[in-house]
Amino acid sequence: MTSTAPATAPRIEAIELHRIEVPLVRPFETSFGRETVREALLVHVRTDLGDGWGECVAGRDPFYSAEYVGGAASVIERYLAPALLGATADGATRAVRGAESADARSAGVPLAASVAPALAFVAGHRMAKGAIEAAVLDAELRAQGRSMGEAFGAVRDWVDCGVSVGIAPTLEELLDEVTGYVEEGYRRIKLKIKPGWDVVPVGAVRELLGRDGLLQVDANTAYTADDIPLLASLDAFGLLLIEQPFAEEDLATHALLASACETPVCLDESILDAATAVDAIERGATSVVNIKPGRMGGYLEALRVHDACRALDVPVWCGGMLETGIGRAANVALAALPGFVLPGDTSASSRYYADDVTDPFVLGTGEHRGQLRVPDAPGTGVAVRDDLVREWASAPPITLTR
Ligand code: SMG
Ligand code: MG
Repeated sequence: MTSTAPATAPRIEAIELHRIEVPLVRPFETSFGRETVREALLVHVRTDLGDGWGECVAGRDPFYSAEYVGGAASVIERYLAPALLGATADGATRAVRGAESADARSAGVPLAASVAPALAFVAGHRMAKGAIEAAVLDAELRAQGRSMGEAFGAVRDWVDCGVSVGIAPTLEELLDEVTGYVEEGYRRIKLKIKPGWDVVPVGAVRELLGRDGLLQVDANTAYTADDIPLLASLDAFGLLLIEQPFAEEDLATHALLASACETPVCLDESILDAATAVDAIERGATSVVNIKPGRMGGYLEALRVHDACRALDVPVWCGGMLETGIGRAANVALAALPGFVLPGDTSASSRYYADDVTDPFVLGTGEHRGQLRVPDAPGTGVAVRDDLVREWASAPPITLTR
């Protein structure tokens, strides 16, 4: 019998799901809620090339987006893992050929590049899909001895770090918190805003930072078109950008705001992939893009968004979803690409966690004050502490096999 599939076509042997709860060093409040613990879903894949880890960025509740940890675990268990684990070597090879014609970086990681096409039959669930792809990418790059930075096309060894500051109980507490981050060296402050917590805190933090301190705001969809005059009044504070003031689906109101104010409008929740990024840019709804790989179905699509924005001369920056060291490592590698010209929400592990499941990411000193070093070991470049994954488990692990 003949087969078109080479005997060596790599395949995924098992997918393990680990749900953990990691306490936050301080509560994190946004326009949609307050968190005191990060509930994370970690994906561990075993392939015949070796093992890898990925992190799902979905939150405990479907508030930032429709996805949430329980839903992500369920869709992986019921649909995504069976599709990947049942895939024949032949199926993987076909997907690999498709990837080769798509772009050179994907072609270098054929097994990871086969994940998105194999899962395209499931609508949405990008965070769940992205977590699996990230784990496969880690496994594949480890086997090749290549770091994520190298595979993605990193052009710097250190990345500039910003910090996202939640809504505080009082103005005084906000200023204390911001002062602490400035002392730690963060190069940019992002304030979470919502109706009733905007002009006054933004003005106070601007005063604290002085005219040259980099400052931006993020509303997580909390405003409506009626608020355009108020949002435009933030021009007075010299912000780098206003992030996602209106609903995810509402590009039109973002475009209206963009024409009514000087401050650049930046989309986060609305940008699902390269096509939605280009569309939003062309409609004038965004002139800066927040790239979060999980929201886009994975790092390979995030690279396409980066490339598309760069071709249009639109700056990008790396968002964050309170990642543990697993997701943080990959984000830092991504943030080292040339189009990432603004500091990211790539803060040190200590911004959220006293302990991490990997060695912590620590801000540099001297000339690297306010920066994180891009990992250069194979894959994510970080080792996962199995003992902590077990200790912090909030549910028994699930192992899905062929
Ligand atoms: O990882 O520092 C981080 C979080 C940064 O503010 C942050 N993320 O909309 O950009 C965003 C939010 C989403 C967080 S969901 C609780
Ligand atoms: Mg945001």
